[in-house]
Amino acid sequence: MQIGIICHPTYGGSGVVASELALSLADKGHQVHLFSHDVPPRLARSCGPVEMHVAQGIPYPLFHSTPHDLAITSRVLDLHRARGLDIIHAHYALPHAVSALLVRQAASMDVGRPAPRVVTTLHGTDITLVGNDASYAPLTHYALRASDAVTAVSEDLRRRSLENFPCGIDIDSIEVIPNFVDVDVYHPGAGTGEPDPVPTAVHVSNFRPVKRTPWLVEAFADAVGDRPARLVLVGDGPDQDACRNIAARRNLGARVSFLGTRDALPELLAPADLFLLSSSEESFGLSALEAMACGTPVVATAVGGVGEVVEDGVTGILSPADDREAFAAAISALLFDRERCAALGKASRRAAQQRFERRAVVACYEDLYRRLIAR
Ligand code: GMT
Repeated sequence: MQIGIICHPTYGGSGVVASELALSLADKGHQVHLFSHDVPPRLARSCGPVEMHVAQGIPYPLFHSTPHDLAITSRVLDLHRARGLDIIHAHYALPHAVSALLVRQAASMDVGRPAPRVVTTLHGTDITLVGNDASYAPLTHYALRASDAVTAVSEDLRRRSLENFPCGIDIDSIEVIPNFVDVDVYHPGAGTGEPDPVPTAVHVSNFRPVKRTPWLVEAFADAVGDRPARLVLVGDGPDQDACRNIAARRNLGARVSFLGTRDALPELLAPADLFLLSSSEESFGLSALEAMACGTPVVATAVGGVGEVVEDGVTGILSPADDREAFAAAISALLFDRERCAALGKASRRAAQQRFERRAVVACYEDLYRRLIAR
């Protein structure tokens, strides 16, 4: 198949899913083209035969900001006319589903080539925080109705999509295909580092307010008190300064390290005792799954689709979203009980292998593409 994938070039989340999917499909012999306004970091560090198309518009005094999305749309159309795309797979409804639908519309006016089918994958805030805002909702609704297929990364996100956009969309029109992990790359013992003798918790995110990282640092401080323990924070974003201030105020000193944005995630996740996720919204929690594949159990807030990834009491502990005391108690219960942590870690690894293994999930997308082409 000739497959075009459009995504945001993000360090985590949908940028990772789109890049890993592109690489896996290319490995299986498909011709895969990835479109974005920059190279997604996960693709940049791979050597797979995916054709990357970076499209950036030109600035012009009339434009408030440079319209990269129009440049991406034009580039996809250009490629379709030259090579004939069977599928355009848009990751994150806005603006990519709209771009894909525009290409399909333009291509349907051409003679001699069938127009590509459009698959839209919903990732989270494209439905829960951004796409349902009054400023975008009509267009998100149109994207959901006009795509040839819509997928959501969790059952919870499918439910939220139907709740937020009840008209003209039924449950069968959204298919749940979960996120996935390469369990050969993310595995226990990844990297050469020995586990730290000091109990260590790790968190990876883009430090956006939805991740509630300042709340996480407070909870960690509550949990550990004066005991030796470490919190490793990976990634960067708007709330990082607030986290640093809290770490200073709570006298955490060298017990908290800010590592910034790193590619060596398996090597950072595998030696940790615990992964922490404190989000107020989370449709799936890909970073938690990557930790689980490394055999690292998770303490997370029970929001959105997190409960479909982390099983309370089996692969970690889920705690009510607004109960910092409960979150701190869960950290304390696991971080200082290495035996229990190791047992939950084993179960985490098994869950990642059995329910979210890369090849099995990629086959679901392939199957969906084939069904659409055969229609
Ligand atoms: O929706 C977002 O906030 C961005 C998105 C991303 O591109 O990083 O994250 C979402 O998609 C991820 C991949 O499917 C999920 O693992 C995250 O849970 C989800 N984030 C939220 O729902 C906040």
